[in-house]
Formats: sequence, structure tokens, C-alpha cells
Amino acid sequence: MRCSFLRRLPRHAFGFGLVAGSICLAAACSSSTNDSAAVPDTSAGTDAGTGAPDAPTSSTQDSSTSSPDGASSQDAATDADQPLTVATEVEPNGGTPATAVGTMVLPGTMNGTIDPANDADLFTIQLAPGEFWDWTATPKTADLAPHVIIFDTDPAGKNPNEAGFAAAGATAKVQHFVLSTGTFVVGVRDARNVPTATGKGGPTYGYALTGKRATPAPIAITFPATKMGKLASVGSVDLYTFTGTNGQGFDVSVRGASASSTIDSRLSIFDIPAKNVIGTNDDDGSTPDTRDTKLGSASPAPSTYMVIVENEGTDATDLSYEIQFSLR
Ligand SMILES: [Ca+2]
Ligand SMILES: [Ca+2]
Ligand SMILES: [Ca+2]
Repeated sequence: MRCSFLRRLPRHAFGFGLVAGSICLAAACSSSTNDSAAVPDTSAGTDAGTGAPDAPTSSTQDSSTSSPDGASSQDAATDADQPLTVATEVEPNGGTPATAVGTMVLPGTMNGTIDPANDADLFTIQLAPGEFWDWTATPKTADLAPHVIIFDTDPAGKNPNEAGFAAAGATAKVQHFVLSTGTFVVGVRDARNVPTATGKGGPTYGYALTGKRATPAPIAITFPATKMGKLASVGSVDLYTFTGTNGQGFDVSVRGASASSTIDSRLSIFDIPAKNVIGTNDDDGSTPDTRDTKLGSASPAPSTYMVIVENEGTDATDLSYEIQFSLR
């Protein structure tokens, strides 16, 4: 149970404070020490679904506006019709001192430059539970290898770090299903400066960082089921949904190691109508590494749930996995 809401942060996603000691938001730094032990955690989902037979539920997913209070109703907005607030970064914004952080209005685009060498650009953002966001960081030239991270500055928060990166000249992508209320920051660096500064950066290291609302399109599950999946990129997520298990206990498990992939999975279950995260697991303890994950409940409560599968590793070679939805 203890590790359900803690974070096993991938090296590249460690708090900015680990980067050459020069960029540090106080809370973000402390979150980097929030490493959970490899304790089997099969009970973190303490009150997941029951009741009615499974049914597709994506229509109930909150797709609200980006209002910070999370108040929402159905929002038909798509990526195409979202007006974006376009802005240009103002330095200093690297978190040193901790107050030196910019602000980004969402949905929007921030134009910035990783300059001088080892620059980091941090922007506070407003996110609410149940929202689903698509992030891209597109280099202005082939010099920049973009790295994007979204993190909750509260080390006790329930939002794990979300990160994505790409090769020089390519667009980095992050998909983020927001699990819990938090104080969020999005950061851009050069991926080669993460986790250790290597001197990358300069006036040609420009980028356009864009955050847009997305509409979740989860795969509807009826227990029991086994699916094969493959994340589109290191920063992508896959979504599944189910409504109840007729009161039976259940488990959801993600296997990367047994699928011979390079994914390091993280699994979360979110109560859609309650806008409440039931649990997050980043290591089921079944292997020496942290690649396989599992969450479940012996006495699930009736609701409709979103299952979020993510990668917390840095190896993009093969992001395939097997996910099992089993009844106890
Ligand atoms: Ca900058
Ligand atoms: Ca900066
Ligand atoms: Ca993991």
C-alpha cells in the first residue's frame, strides 16, 4: 500500500534539482527522493468497480476545460478547435531561485530557447483531475533534442512525473492523464542534459512547447480479458476503461518483462465520475526490475474506471506489453 502513491522516478525524470544543482524547485527536488521500494502492491486499488456489467464508458470521461478547479462537463473541443494562447518565455525561469518560474496558459504554445548551455525552462500550469493533455516540444532547428517533463511540486501528491523526449531535431511528446489535484510545472530541457548536464544549449536551441486538451479514447474492457498493447512513444499512455465487476474482486496487471519488451510500466486506476485516483503502481515486485505492475481490489465499489498504462523508463526500443484484467 505504501508505494501506491509514491513514485519510482525514472532517471531522466528526476526532479530538476538533480541537474547540476543549478535548477531546483524546492518541492520538485524533494520529490526526486520519493523512490518507492520494490514491494509487491496488489491492494492499492482499494475501491474499484463493481455493479453493472462492463460497458464502454468513454462518454462519461471528463473532458472539461482547463479551469483549475476541475469543474467540468462534456466538452466537445478537439485539438483542432482549441484556441491556443501563444507566448514567449521570459528568463530567468529555471527554478533558481525557486521563484524564478514562468507561467504558461493552457491550451497554449510557449516559444523558448535552451540557452545558455544547460538551460532549463519551467512554467507553472493549471491542470485538474480527469483531464487528458497532449504535449509536444518541437525544435526550431536540428540542434535541440527536446525533453519535456510535467510534475507536481507537492512531493506528497498523487501525480507521478510525466516525461518524454526525442532525438535532436525531432518532436518530443507527452500524454498526461491528470490523476489528482496538484501544483504542476512543465519543464523543457535538452534530453542530453538529463539527468546530467552535458553543455547542450545555445541560441539555436529554440523550441515550441504546446499543450492541448485531448479526448480520451479508452479501450472498453469486460472482465476477464487479456490484451496486447504498445505505447506509441516513451511519453505516451494507453487507456482502458471498465464499469464494475459485478462486485467481484479483480486485478489488473501489466507485463513488460514477460513480453520481452523494454517498457518499464506504470499503472494507475482512476474513478471517472468521482475524479479520484484509486491507486498507482510502478512495480509489482515480481521481477528484479520495476517493469511489471499490478493493481486490484478485493471489494470493489461500483463506478466507472479509467486504467492508465504508462512507461517510466528511457528505452524506446520496444514499448509493447501484455495487460490482464482478471477476477479473483
Ligand atoms: Ca530558456
Ligand atoms: Ca531558463
Ligand atoms: Ca515500473
